Amino acid sequence: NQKRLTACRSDISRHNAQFLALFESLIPANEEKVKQKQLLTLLEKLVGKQWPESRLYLYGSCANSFGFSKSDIDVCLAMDLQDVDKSELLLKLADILQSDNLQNVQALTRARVPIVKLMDPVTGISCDICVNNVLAVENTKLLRDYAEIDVRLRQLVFIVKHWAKSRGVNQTYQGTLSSYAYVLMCIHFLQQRRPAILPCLQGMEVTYFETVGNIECSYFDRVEKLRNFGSRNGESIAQLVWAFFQYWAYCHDYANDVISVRTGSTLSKRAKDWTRRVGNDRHLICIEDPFEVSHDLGRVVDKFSIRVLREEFERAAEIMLYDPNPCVTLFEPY
Ligand code: 3AT
Ligand code: MG
Repeated sequence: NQKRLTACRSDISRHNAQFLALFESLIPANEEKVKQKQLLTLLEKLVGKQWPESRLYLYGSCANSFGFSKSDIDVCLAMDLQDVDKSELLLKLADILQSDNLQNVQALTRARVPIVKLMDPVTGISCDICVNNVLAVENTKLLRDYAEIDVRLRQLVFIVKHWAKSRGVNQTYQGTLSSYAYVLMCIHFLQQRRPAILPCLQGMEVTYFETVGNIECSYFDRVEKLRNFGSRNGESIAQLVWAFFQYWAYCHDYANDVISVRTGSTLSKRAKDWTRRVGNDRHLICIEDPFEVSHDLGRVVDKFSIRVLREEFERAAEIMLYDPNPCVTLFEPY
């Protein structure tokens, strides 16, 4: 059995071409990026008329370089609210956008993150606009900077997100993980490879600094200097996909460990005081937010969905080893 395992492992790279082709098929074409810019420009014009001091930022997958073709865009309206109520502002915003031919404009003022939703009939793009979610703009930049260092991060994330969406484990309202959480899991994983494929940007000299409320966002962002960082590690994408699932199926210590991109390592749950259930936070899989360190991205996971997740990791790891056609079986609808 051991012999077979070793043989399978070294043979995994034969699936490389297929995984790379899948990755290529998922990345958005340039025209899509152009259309996104076009919509942002329109929104800037409309919003600028009403609130000249405000600014619009793209965040989330349309700006962190992990966005699929045809995905919605996330926009953050940043402005000094003074004593204006956020809900009122969103309703006003919806009014302005409605009168300019944008479709399905809806203000969701009572959502966890209140937003205005809309669809632009010219570009066909749907968009969510939130107000002053500046931390999301900062974590978007961090993710995009990591993606610049080694192309294998972007490849791995696309494959993992595609797997998670196909298998129904990318739905926070059902207790599984957000795309943002999966990206952090991939970064952590590549920081842990030996030799490492990614550095720990927050552990290096500070070249970028912003504060958001009382949270400091600082790290090394001259990533063009790190383009060769992972070159001593020659692992192929197929090997990494297998090792990623193997890690989350069999190697991660769910009982004791917190993964932390911020420190480039794992921390103990005890040190973070994430050992007990507090309210709805059960800490069954612990993923520290790189900036908002008291925030566990795994807090949506409950005692049922943790089993679903772990079984999916195990299924994926087995398929990578033994299935003749992993690039198909891995993504079979659940
Ligand atoms: P999709 O391609 O849309 O699945 P995404 O990266 O856009 O992936 P989301 O739409 O779930 O992810 O979230 C949009 C951004 O909001 C991503 C991240 O910058 C931020 N974000 C999402 N969830 C959290 C969270 N729990 N804590 C902090 N920031 C978050
Ligand atoms: Mg999104």
